Amino acid sequence: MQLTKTFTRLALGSAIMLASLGSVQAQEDEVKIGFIVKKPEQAWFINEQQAATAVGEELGFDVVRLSGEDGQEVLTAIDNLYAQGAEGFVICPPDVRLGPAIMNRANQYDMKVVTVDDQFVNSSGEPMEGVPHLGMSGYKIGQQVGDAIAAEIEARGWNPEEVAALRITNNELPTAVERTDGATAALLDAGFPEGNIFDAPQQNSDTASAFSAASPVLSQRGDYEHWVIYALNEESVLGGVRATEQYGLAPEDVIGVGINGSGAAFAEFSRDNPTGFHGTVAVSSTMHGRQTAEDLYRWISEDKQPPANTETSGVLMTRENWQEVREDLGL
Ligand code: FCA
Repeated sequence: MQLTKTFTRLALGSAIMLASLGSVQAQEDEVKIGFIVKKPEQAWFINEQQAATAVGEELGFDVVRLSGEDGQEVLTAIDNLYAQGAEGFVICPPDVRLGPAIMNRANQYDMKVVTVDDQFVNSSGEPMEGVPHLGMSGYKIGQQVGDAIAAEIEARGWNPEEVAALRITNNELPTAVERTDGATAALLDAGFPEGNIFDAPQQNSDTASAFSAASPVLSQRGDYEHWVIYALNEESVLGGVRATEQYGLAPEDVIGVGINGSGAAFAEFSRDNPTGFHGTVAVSSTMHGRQTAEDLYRWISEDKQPPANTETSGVLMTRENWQEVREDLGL
């Protein structure tokens, strides 16, 4: 009896050992890819990377999540990935002009590259069309922002002549320019006076840089009581909204509409009292992360070339419908 027990235990032990060796083996055979993002602390990018990991678990490939907040960090991340046996990476670069340098390094290692959100540009500033890309349809999403602001101006019964627009711009990033250009065009179409639009150029794409850009513009234009705010993303619109609060404007005098539909917006909509952050055009960061990771995986494992350029769309999310939209977009 005792003997049988010991034997069973031994047999079980080696079976477990074999099984775990087997799974180590399987993991080593798995395709490995990197997923590098420019702002790893932002909710949009956290969700995107998590979605990439999740699709890897489903389809059987390994995703290494890395941050690349500047050129040096990106190149180190690529070296690192190569050392770990990764065969390619998805990247949202910290500066789109790093495209040629990043591709150089990737080509040295024979790694495949897909860009997400921010598309590389070459030395003449043209999009690097040879690198498969998936990103927002910037101009259209911008128009949705402008339309939402125009509708809310009307709903509040404001006279557009007495409303100022704070346009937080980032001219270094083509998708940012497309988004704010789209919003401007929609506002002008709705009859908003061009002379009431004031630029606040930001150095980055986050809340802090938008706050710093917005504050001086508000004090220079102290004669306006009603403000609308738009920018490339909701983090930046939130920076603008925080600046209006600090300046002393009441929430009902401010209409900010962002872009992304990430945790930053959910936190704002969950506050007990509404703020000047009226809404955001939500895009599925889950889909961006999943699709690009899967495309790269199929490129590596099945030699299936990803689409050259995929443009995604958005839906307006406000305090009223955010939970519903969040669910619809799988966020
Ligand atoms: C850019 C912005 C992000 C997000 C992404 C889709 O990278 O900085 O906030 O909007 O495009």
